Amino acid sequence: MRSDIPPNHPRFISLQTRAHLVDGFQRGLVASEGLIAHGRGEAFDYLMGEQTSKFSFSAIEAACSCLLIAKRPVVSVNGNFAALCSTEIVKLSNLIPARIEINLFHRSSERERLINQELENKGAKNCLGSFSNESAIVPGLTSSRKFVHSNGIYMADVIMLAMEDGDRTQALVDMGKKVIALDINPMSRTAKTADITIVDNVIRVMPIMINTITALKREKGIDYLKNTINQFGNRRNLANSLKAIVNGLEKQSNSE
Ligand code: PTJ
Repeated sequence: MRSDIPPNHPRFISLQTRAHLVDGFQRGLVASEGLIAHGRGEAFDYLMGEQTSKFSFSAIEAACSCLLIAKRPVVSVNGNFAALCSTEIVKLSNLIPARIEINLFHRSSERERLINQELENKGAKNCLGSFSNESAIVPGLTSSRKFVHSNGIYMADVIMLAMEDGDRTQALVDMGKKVIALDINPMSRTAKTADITIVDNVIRVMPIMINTITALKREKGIDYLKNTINQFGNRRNLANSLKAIVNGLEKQSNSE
């Protein structure tokens, strides 16, 4: 990991996150395209003021409630998610508990093996992936994300996924699954198709989710969880997140 980023640099967290991703790329976890995808995410984060909005907090509470109520929840992991959040992915999946499945757009068995190893180094056990030899196909998908595990994503009732803009969420929704998406772009296809979209940076979201799940498990019952889910509306959530960007830009332009 780079040691040339001074901790008192005004953009330390952003630079350190980049360094994590580059490190993940150099270790073979992240696809080269993942570096570009991160740049798009950084731009949205900048527009959002690099902080978690009250709308994200509501979406997080709905998402955690949904995971806790689920019968067969699965956390889907790609290269970027593994590079940025592997410790938190393992913690969250143990807390729920949920299965972890590695599912890649730019599919390669070597990268799957390395991501699996990374998650196991953080304490994960029995992660699923196409390496586990129980492959099923998501109907209607043409990309490599269609290959899923028959006891994982294929059978799941709730799937949490992160940092993908494209074809899979619609196909999963068409299968009758509830999808929770972590995507900082409120206009992405994934953000718009998911049941619950957390419009925020995964590096902030994951620790908040872990704390929220811990608190919900300790303090709240099933009625509270169901009520939280029922009161959440993703369209409203996305519209509010977009407004937050527009308002931030207006404030900026007025202060110039
Ligand atoms: O590891 P693989 O092979 O599965 O490939 C992963 C990538 C990321 C390359 C693949 O899923 C991809 O091409 O993704 P997209 O279509 O570029 O979409 C990524 C989405 O994640 C975009 O909407 C970005 O704005 C968003 N994003 C990027 N970084 C973050 C993010 N959202 C939340 N937190 C971030 N740190």
